[in-house]
Amino acid sequence: MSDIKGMGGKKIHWYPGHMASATRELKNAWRHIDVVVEVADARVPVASRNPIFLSFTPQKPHILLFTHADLADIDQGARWLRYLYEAGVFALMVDVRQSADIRLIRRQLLKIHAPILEKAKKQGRIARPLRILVSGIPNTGKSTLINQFVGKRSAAVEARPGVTRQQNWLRSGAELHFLDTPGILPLKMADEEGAKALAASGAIRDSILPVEDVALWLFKTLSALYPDALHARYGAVADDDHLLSVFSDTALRMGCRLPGEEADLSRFSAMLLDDFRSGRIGRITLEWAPVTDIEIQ
Ligand SMILES: Nc1nc2c(ncn2[C@@H]2O[C@H](COP(=O)(O)OP(=O)(O)OP(=O)(O)O)[C@@H](O)[C@H]2O)c(=O)[nH]1
Ligand SMILES: [Mg+2]
Repeated sequence: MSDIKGMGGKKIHWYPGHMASATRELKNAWRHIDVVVEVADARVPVASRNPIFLSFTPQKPHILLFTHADLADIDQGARWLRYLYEAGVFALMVDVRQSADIRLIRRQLLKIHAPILEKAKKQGRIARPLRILVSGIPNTGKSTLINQFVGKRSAAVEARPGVTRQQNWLRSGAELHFLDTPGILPLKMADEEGAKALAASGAIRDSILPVEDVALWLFKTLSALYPDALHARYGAVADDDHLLSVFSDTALRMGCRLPGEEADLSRFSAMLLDDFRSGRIGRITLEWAPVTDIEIQ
């Protein structure tokens, strides 16, 4: 489903045009790189992974990073890592603004560089740097990660999706060369929930999916997964049958009102999304790890 339905069932074209050319450029760059660092989002561990990064051949060594782990549920983070590990996928939960986490990533990259260095030594050549493709959906922290390695302001970083528009090689000394790339959303979303979760996390521009739709979905999801946190911040107890009226009452309680006594839903929606994105509701993961067989027993 590349067209997500918005309010009133209207189709929304949500795949920005520049991503098609970014995908073509990615394919061309593929043969020039040694390793892929896929940058996904710990708050949306399923929908923030674009399958395209695993679809090119030949397959390359792959490191999966879940950024924004500082804003995600710690317990869910551990569950996801275990679940992926059991499926044979190595991943790390990180806050790429933290140098301790950067050191962890660096160690993984140097492990992959080691055989290249070894081979060059045997052949009496000067070893070439490790060429690292940094890819992922928009706004996950690809450029932030690279800046941590190469110097603070080398790549443009902003708190909105679609900042990097072109591929850009950046060097961290003689060892590690990074290819920064524009964020690419999946062309087709498996489900509408995933699209809403991505919009809530900030990977899709707020102008593409109606903010009120996304906020109402977030409100509903929080009431199902984190009812205590929702209550603590907004005094709200939501249930599926009265979702809209509780949403509206909560807006009024939070002082979001239009002239007259009507709730200002668009203001409350912006407030809710901003609170979620900055961690004010708590550490939240919108997609939970499947319960494993061991836990059921
Ligand atoms: N809390 C938190 N914020 C982060 C983390 N990583 C990145 N950010 C913030 O996320 C925003 C987006 O970062 P960018 O590095 O521009 O993201 P990008 O993936 O390069 O985005 P595009 O170029 O648009 O695809 C910035 O405001 C960063 O400060 C993280 O691990 N935790
Ligand atoms: Mg960027």
